[in-house]
Amino acid sequence: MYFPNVTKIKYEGPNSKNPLAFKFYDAEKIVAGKPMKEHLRFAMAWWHNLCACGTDMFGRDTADKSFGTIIGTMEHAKAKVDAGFEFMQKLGIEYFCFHDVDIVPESNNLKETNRRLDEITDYMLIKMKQTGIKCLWGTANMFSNPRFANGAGSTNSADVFCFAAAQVKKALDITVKLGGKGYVFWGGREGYETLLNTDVKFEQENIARLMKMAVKYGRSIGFKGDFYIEPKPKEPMKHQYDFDASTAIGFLRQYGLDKDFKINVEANHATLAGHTFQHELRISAINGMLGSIDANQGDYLLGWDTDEFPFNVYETTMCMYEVLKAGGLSGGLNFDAKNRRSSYTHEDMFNAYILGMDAFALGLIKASKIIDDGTIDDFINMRYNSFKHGIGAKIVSENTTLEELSNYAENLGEAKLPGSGKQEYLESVLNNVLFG
Ligand code: XLS
Ligand code: NI
Ligand code: NI
Repeated sequence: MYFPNVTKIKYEGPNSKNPLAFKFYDAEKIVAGKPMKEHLRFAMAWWHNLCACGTDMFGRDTADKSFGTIIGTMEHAKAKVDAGFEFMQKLGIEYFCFHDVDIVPESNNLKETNRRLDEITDYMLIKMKQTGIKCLWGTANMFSNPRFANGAGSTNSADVFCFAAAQVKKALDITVKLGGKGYVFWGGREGYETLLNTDVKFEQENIARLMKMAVKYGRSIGFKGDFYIEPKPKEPMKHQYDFDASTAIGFLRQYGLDKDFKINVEANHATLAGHTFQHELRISAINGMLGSIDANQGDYLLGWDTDEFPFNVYETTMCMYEVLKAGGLSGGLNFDAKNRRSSYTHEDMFNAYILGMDAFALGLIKASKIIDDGTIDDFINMRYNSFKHGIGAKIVSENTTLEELSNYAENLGEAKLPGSGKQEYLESVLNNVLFG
């Protein structure tokens, strides 16, 4: 046992003062017609939870995640599997997400890395069968190895492109082996620093070529799930090609990838793009491409990916409102989040997940209340009433011309105001649902 001081985390309700209990997440409780756990489909991110130990630009590890072994060995890789499954079981988390190099130490030799991946996924499969825990999505880390300094799909080197292709192929193999529901492409270093050395058009075409080959190969080995692009506007590169959901959707359509791909929206990446989390979710949803979510939270005062555990209930509420309105996710909610560097104990790992799971459970409960209350949806519906009859209906049915509209406008007389947006009233409705 790796976490002997923590027993199974239970739902104790909002009056509980137990730091190791859920206050709002009650897995089997029915909200909006389904058990909470089905709406939320929480996943543990292998990289933050089992690998990252708190190193930052200015200091080394604070957390001990050796799990009694030597880091960088296959023994450590297996200990992480054991610790990870114990962690997920204790929290009642039913999914995990991983990069290839999160689950094994990378060797200098590709064949050896692949052999290690086979070995560890055999081990993971046994654990999955024993516990019923499943894989939400897999991905390839094509940004840490120095060879990807100029990108993976967008690299200037054909040899590096081949290394990227090899990693995508293997990551797809093991994702399918583990029954993963999805496969993610986060742009990593797919972007550029200066146009003085970059052919943007060529680099984007090459990324599309890599993705097309991934779709072809994935389908050929029986992958039926969704591919995802996870947009991010900057960091590590100054200009990332998948800036935001709109940009990624445009790219997918341009290269005919939109049938196989959806969007994995990360809250913190939305913030970095100058959008709200809800905006990115809505843009994905209205394009039929809301696939999965990286559930974290950024810091509005900082300009990088702080990957905090979500606690802002306004944001989780508006997120779950979008998810409910979209009819759910094909993926789930992956906690792409890490403890703060100074919260370095094993107990802090549990506290962080409890915070995040409770914040989203609360968001789900409140979002369902907003929908049941109906004030906001009714208001939005009424706001466009003028398009439901008369000249408005003609516009919507595309049964008119600029000339006709111009004549109509000339006869309107005085300039008209469009009707109040009532933002302050609607914000008070929201607060009433949240706290009333
Ligand atoms: C980095 C990304 C990354 C992806 C998976 O900012 O969020 O962690 O989710 O490669
Ligand atoms: Ni992410
Ligand atoms: Ni991120």
